[in-house]
Amino acid sequence: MTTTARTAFITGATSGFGAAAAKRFVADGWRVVATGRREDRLNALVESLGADNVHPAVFDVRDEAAMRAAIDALPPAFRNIDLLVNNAGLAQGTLPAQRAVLSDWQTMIDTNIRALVVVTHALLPTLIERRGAIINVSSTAATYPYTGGNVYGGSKAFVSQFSLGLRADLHGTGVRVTALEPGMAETEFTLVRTHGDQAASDALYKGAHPMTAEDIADTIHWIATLPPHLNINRLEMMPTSQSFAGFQIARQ
Ligand code: NDP
Ligand code: 8X3
Repeated sequence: MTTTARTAFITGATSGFGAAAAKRFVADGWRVVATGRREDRLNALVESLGADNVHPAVFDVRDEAAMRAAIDALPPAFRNIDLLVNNAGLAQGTLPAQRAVLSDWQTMIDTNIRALVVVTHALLPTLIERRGAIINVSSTAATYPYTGGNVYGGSKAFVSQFSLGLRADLHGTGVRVTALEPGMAETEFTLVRTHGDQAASDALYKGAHPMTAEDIADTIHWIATLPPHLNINRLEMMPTSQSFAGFQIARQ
C-alpha cells in the first residue's frame, strides 16, 4: 500500500451497500474504516481484504461515546479520512402511522438522523482539513411517500435536506457533499424492516430485478472519484423495473 492511499470511513459496512462499498474502495487502493455492530462480519472483511486495507470499528452508531472512542482509537494509517459514507441505517416496520410501533420510529430516528449527524460532526474537522467528501445514503423514500413509509421517509428527507444544508455551510472549504437516493435494492434491508421475515423479503424482490449492493457501491465510488471540482448534490436511482404509482382516493 502506498502512503498516498485515500481513506474512507464507511458506516454500516457489515452488510449490503456498506460491505460492497468497502470492497469497491479497497479494490481501487483505498483504505477503509469499516463500522457496524456485527464484529464477526467486520473481521471477515478484514480477513478477505487485508488488515493493511481495512480497519474494523465495532460500535453501535447510536452510542456516541463508543463512536468517539472508536475514532480516537483509529490506527495512524487510518486517521486521515478523505471520505465519510454515512450509510448505516434502517427501516423498521411497514404499518401505517396509526398502527406503528413507537419504538420502531425511535430506532429509525436515532439511527438514520441522530447518529448520522453525530458522526458527521465528529469527522468534519478532518474532512475540512483534507478537502474530503461526504456521501449520505438517503432514499427515494425522501421524496416519494408511500403507505407505511412514515418515519422512514421522514428520516431520509432529513438526510437529503441536511446534505444540501451541509453543502451550503461548507461553501469554500472544498468539501463535497452528496445525498444518494436509491430505490429498491436487494440487501438485508427488508429482512431488518420486517424483523426477520425472510419470506417477505424474498417475495418483495422475486422477479423484480432490483438493484444490487454492488450497483450502489459502484455509484458511491464513482461520486467519490470524480474530479475535485465536481459535486453531485443529489443522485436518485432506481431499478428499471420500479417507477411511480398514482395518488390514492378514499371514497365515502
Ligand atoms: P442492510 O440491512 O444490508 O445494511 C445496513 C447496515 O447498517 C448494516 O451494516 C448494519 O450493521 C448497519 N446498521 C444499522 N443499524 C446500526 C446501528 N445501530 N449501529 C451500527 N450500524 C448499524 O441494508 P442496506 O445496505 O440496504 O442499507 C444501507 C443504507 O441504505 C440504509 O441507510 C438504508 O436506509 C439505505 N437504503 C436502502 C435501500 C434498499 O432498498 N436496500 C434503498 C435506499 C436506501 P450492523 O447491523 O452490523 O450494526
Ligand atoms: C429503501 C427504499 O422504497 O423501501 O429506502 O423505501 S424503500
